[in-house]
Amino acid sequence: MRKFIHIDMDCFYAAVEMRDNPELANVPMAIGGNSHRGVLSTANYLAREFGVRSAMSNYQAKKLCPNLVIVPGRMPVYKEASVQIRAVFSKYTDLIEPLSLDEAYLDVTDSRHCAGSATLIAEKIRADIFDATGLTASAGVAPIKFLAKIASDENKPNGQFVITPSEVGDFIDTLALKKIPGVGKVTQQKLQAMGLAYGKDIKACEEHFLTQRFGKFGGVLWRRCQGIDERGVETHRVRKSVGVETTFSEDTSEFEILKARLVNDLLPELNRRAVNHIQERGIAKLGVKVKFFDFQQVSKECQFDVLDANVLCNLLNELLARYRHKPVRLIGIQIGLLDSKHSQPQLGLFDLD
Ligand code: TTP
Ligand code: MG
Repeated sequence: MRKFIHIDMDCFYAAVEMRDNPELANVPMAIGGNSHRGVLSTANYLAREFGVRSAMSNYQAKKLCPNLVIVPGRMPVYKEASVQIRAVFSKYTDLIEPLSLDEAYLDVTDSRHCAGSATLIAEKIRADIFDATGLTASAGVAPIKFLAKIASDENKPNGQFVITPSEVGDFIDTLALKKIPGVGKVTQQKLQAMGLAYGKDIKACEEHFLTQRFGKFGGVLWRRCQGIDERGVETHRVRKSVGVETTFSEDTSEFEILKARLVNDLLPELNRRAVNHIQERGIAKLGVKVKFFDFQQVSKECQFDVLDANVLCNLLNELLARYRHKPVRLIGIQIGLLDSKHSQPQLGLFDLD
């Protein structure tokens, strides 16, 4: 039996800002882009009571919460806090898989701390994080990796939730499928339309029924709901892609405007960010994504081995044509990297959800 802990900081960027500026502590606040059309990175819990969320536009957030205070982000400060929390993790185990600046999986199966109690280790880690940074974290503890991540959300903020081995079956039965990592809006709607909403509904399906409809992910979903997650923590994650995106100050369907932004802004920026990865690994795929004015997001990719403006513009054009030149809010471009063995990567560039 394995023991996983998933740690996730509470409203991370916002918590750092509240820590450093007490005037922000008791007002609804969010971290935002500087323009009227920028999107929020995150919001504190007071703001979330008004419905304010990550990735929402400043404009939309202000409509929901007129008193919202939006402050610019300070990435170097968040990175510093991230280094501090990773130092805490490494006191308890070497098996650490960071997922982002504020989030990581730990495998504490063989940890000698706290007489081997993962529950107590999680409590100590959260207390140590608070001592080191003044910030709160939430934790999930479970014998199966993906359940630890779901569990860390259950008692947020500043809480933890434990799923013991004997509780796994019941937990999955009543688990809303949308909480399973990988089930985005589109997949959830498709599942819902088939009458599948909870873990128990998937348990009752045949595996091939799901793979026929959802491809490889259908199999993953079926296994997760049987309580099967063979993954351990990956201490050395290999980056699969690099991407950049930009939001327009006004929606536009003018191809020339979109193309100019892609070629003049996005391409040099992607090249700058990815140059080392490209030299080391090589390019497997190019991709373009578009978010339309109605927030529908679509993407298209193709196999190609150099960063080529024409290929990207063609992908963009195909997407625009397929969606009848609806006004565009955001475009992004991305490269998929060859894996280190120089075989083709198996995963799609974008989560189509
Ligand atoms: P999350 O852990 O998803 O969110 P959070 O820590 O702000 O809030 P929660 O308490 O629900 O965990 O993301 C961590 C940080 O990553 C977040 O503080 C800001 C950044 N982020 C973005 O910049 N854009 C996004 O769309 C999301 C989801 C997060
Ligand atoms: Mg978080």
